[in-house]
Amino acid sequence: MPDAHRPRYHFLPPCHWMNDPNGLIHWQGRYHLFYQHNPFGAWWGKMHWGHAVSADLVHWQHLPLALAPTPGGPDQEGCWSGCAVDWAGTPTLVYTGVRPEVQCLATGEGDDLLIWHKHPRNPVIAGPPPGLEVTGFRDPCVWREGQEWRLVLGSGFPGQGGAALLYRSPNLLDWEYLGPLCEGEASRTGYNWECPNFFSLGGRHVLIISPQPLGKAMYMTGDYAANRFAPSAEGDVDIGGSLYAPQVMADARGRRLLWGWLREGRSREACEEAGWAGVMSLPRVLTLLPDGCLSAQPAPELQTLRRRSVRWGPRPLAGWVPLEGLPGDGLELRMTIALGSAEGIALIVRRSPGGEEETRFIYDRNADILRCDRSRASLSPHQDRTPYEGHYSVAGDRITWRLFLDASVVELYADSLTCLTTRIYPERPDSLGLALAAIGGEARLESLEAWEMAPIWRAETPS
Ligand code: DQQ
Repeated sequence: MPDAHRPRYHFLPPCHWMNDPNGLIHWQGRYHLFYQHNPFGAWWGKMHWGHAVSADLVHWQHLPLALAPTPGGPDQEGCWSGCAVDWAGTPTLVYTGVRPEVQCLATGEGDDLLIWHKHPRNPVIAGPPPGLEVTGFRDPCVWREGQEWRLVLGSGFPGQGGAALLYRSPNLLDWEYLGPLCEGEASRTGYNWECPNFFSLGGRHVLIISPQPLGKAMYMTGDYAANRFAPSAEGDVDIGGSLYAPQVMADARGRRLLWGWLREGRSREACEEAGWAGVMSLPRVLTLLPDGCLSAQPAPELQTLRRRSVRWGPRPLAGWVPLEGLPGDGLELRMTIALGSAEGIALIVRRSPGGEEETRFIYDRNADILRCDRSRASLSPHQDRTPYEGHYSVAGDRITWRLFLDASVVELYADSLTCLTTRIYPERPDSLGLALAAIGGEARLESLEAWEMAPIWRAETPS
C-alpha cells in the first residue's frame, strides 16, 4: 500500500526520524544537506547526522550517515545540531555533543563529503564560561569575520530569557567568550533559544532563533556592532506552527537559503506505524523587505518540477467556486485576486466530496490575519487540529498566493509577506477537492494556474 501521507517533492530520509537541518553547505558545486536523524526508529532518540546531496537544489540523493555518537566520546549521547564551514579548504562540521552540551568539530575527507573524522581536540568548547549559569548551550552557528572565526550558541539565562552567546577564535579550536550577542525576555521570546542563525542580508544583520517553549522560529533584523546585535524589527519565520529549527546557508550565487524542519501534526503512534517522521520545508530564498521584515520565497529551481497545468480566470468571485481537474494531493498553485469589496478570501484543500474532511486557509481582511483551520482536516483521531494564525497585512487591493500541497504538507506563501506551513493527514482517498471563495463581498480572480508536481527522487523511490 503506498503511504498517502508521505511527501513526494519535499525532502525526507528513506525512513525513521528526522528533525533539524544541519551543516548546510554548497561544496564543489553541490548542495549538501545534513539533518538530525534517529536511524533506529520514527521517534527522537540518540541523534546521528543523516546526509543527502543535490546538484540542482531540487533532486536529492541519500548518502550514508555522516556522524554517529562515539562511545566514551564527548558526543556519546548524541550528535546534536550544528553547521558546516570551509576551514582553509577542509569542509568542517561544528556541532554539539551531549551530555553535557559541548561543542565539537569533524573534518571531511574527499570532495564528496562521505568520510568524517572527529577532531582529536574535541570538545573544542567544553562548557559555558565559569560562573555563567545557562538554560542551554548548543547549536553552534559559525562564520568568518575578518581574520577570525565567530560563533554563536543557543542559550538563555535562568529567570531572564533566551540568549545567543558570542565567541571568537583565531583557529576554530581555541575559543574566547565575548558575551551575549543578544538576549530576550522570557515572556516574549522564551526561556531558551535553540538553533541560532546569524548572518548579513541586504545591508542589515539577521538573527533567527527557535525559542523554547514557543515551538516556532522567529527572526530579528537590525544592526551588528561592537559584538552586540541590536534588533529593530522582528517576526515569525512561518506562522503555521510546523516549521522549527531552520538553518540558513549562503550558496555560490550569494543567496541566503533557508530550510526548516516541518514537524509532524500526528501522534507518535501514527509516526511509528508509518515508519517515518519529519519533513524538510522547501528551500526558501530570503530577502529583506524595505520595512526591515524578512521575506521568504520558494527557490525558483523548484519550477523544474512543474508538469501538467490547469488555468482558471479571470472571473468574478463571490461564494464558493470548486477548482476541478487537478491531483489534489500534489500540486503547486499560484493565484492573484483583486479583493474588491470582499472582507476575506478562503481557500479549501483536501476536501472530500461531502465536506467530511477539509482544510481551510482564510485571509481576514478586517483583522489583517491569515489563518489555517484544521478542525476538519482528518477523520483520524491522531490529527493535531490546533488552529494557527498570524499577521498578514496587504497594502493594496491585490493578493498573490502560492500554495504547495504535497501529501501531508501544505506550504502557503502569501505575497512576499507571510509563510504558513502546516501538516494534514486526511483519511479518505477522495479528499482531493479544492475550492475558493470570496467572503462578505465580491472579489475578482485575475489568474490562477496550478501544476502537477514531479517527485524529487530520481535513482531511488522510497515507498
Ligand atoms: N534539536 C537538536 C538540538 C536542538 C534541537 C537535538 C532543536 O541540538 O536544540 O536533536 O530542535
